[in-house]
Amino acid sequence: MKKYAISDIHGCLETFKTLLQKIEFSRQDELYLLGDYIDRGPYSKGVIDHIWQLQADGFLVKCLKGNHEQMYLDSFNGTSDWGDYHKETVDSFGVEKIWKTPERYIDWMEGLSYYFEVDEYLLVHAGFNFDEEDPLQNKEDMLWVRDWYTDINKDWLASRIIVHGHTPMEQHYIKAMADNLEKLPALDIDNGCVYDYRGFSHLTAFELRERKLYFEPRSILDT
Ligand SMILES: [Mn+2]
Repeated sequence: MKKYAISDIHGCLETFKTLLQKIEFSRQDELYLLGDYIDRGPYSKGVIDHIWQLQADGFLVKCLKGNHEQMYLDSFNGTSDWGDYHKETVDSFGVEKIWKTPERYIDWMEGLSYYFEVDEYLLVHAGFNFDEEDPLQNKEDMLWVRDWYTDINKDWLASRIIVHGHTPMEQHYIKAMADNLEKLPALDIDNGCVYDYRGFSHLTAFELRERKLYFEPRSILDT
């Protein structure tokens, strides 16, 4: 039985499916998705549908909210205006306007969790704000925060390790972080699947128990 974390799929459905094949994801395993299912890549709706299909087929898949889901909700609800930012995502839902997005996708995004605690890990989309007395209270920062490693409160964190996405990192840096968790108890698994820069363009899975990384290059079908 293995426990995996994957983050920042960003509409890359084929890459996501291929990565699940690579790790031989089974019904005995657990999969934690750390948010940003939508935007940038072409198959935002397809990624959500595939998650639902896996769950319906008896796979254990638990999902966190990313800032992109929150942005989509804010645009849908009219509380902020991102202009045409979500155009590809809106297209993927087969509608013309964001407010026509089928309700079940909106309800799902609204109901997503902000963090999970799994064994010795805290899983979150972006990270935590350690200026807070209780970093688990600031939801906004769990979706958006960057550059927070120097603020980590090791007394509060105790023996826990934070696994997150949100900030694209080069592959060699992700590997180095995974080898250095005793010193810096944080791991960014966002290898920038949607970015065509050297060292990026991969979707990452991290197996929590053996602390093993898997990298899947972005499928040509997701470009
Ligand atoms: Mn993000």
